[in-house]
Amino acid sequence: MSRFAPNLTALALALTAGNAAAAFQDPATATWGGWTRGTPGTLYAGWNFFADETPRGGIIVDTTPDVAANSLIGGATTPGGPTFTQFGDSTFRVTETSGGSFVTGGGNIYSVVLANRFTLEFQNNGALPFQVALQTRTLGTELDPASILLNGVAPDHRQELSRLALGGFGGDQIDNLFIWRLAAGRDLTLAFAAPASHMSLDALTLDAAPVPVPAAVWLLGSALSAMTFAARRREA
Ligand SMILES: [Ca+2]
Repeated sequence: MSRFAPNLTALALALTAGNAAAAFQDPATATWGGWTRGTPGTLYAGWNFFADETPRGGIIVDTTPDVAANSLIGGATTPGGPTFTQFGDSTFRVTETSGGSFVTGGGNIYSVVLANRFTLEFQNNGALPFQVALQTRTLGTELDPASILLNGVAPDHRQELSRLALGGFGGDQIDNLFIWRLAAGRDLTLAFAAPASHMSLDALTLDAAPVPVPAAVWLLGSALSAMTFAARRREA
């Protein structure tokens, strides 16, 4: 077995490199972040393999996040990093509300007949104002941009992180990032939907943290200032 190890290592490196452009972002390194998952006062939850917890069909409910905080959808896993799949003073609940979707064998939520509609409910019991980052991976039909709301508010920032053609009539695999900064709100509902049938929700992650006060930003030095500048430039 050991004689194959070098080849497997090379393959793993190649896959990591190949996926580098198509991956979710970590708040520890992203320009919009600046915190480590698991920091007190922050929130994290991630799903890749959805499962329906409702017994009678219809709407789909999943309150069990499954993406370890040290791994990124489409990207690498950080050895020794935090392995919890949710964190913070909140419950996390994904619901598909159209009633016309089903969970695929691969753990995605898909509909061939309806425009599927989702909510992600959670709570902010920490400091205000705070920042919320939602990352999504969808296949096929793309998210309806106008549908993406947090307590009825459109995101302050949105970015397509990657797009990969699936071939045939499969459309694209698309990773998106949405960011809100909210001054108020304890019980929160993120909503997003497809404009038509044939959208498959593959994965999503939620990160949230208090917005640092300016004094704290300065104490962290020029590196963070440069990141903040980059983020502002990106938003401009
Ligand atoms: Ca998935």
